Amino acid sequence: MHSTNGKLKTGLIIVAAVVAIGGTIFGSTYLGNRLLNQKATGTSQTCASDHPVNHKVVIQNDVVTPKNTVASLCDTLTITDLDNKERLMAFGVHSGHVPYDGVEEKALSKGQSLTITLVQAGNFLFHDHEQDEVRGTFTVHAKQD
Ligand SMILES: [Cu+2]
Repeated sequence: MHSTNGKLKTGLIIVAAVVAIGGTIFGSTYLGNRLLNQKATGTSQTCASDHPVNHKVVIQNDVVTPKNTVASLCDTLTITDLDNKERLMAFGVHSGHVPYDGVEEKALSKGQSLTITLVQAGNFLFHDHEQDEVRGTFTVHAKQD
């Protein structure tokens, strides 16, 4: 009787210890990831304003309007193809595309649009990879103190 009780107690203690250790590892990993995510979000997206603006650019008759968009971090930019042709919108210069907001190239047919969030400050280029004279720029300003 005594020895069975003893074994049972030891077993319960081991189970409790495993659960506790497992919980601690899971908990700290989870919290660590959350903190890392917050830090990454904080550095890459310090919004310039509490009210993001959607900037619209249209492509019609092979002309990009407006040619340059001036915006702030966290605003969005929507590029719409109004021409009756398939376009492959790309970011960066024609010879070396550079993804913006995770988008490197996006096919647009008539009436279709592409929206990106302005997650990075600076001056950027976009163009139609099929017709590279169809191009525009956008300037993203960071938060100003
Ligand atoms: Cu290109």
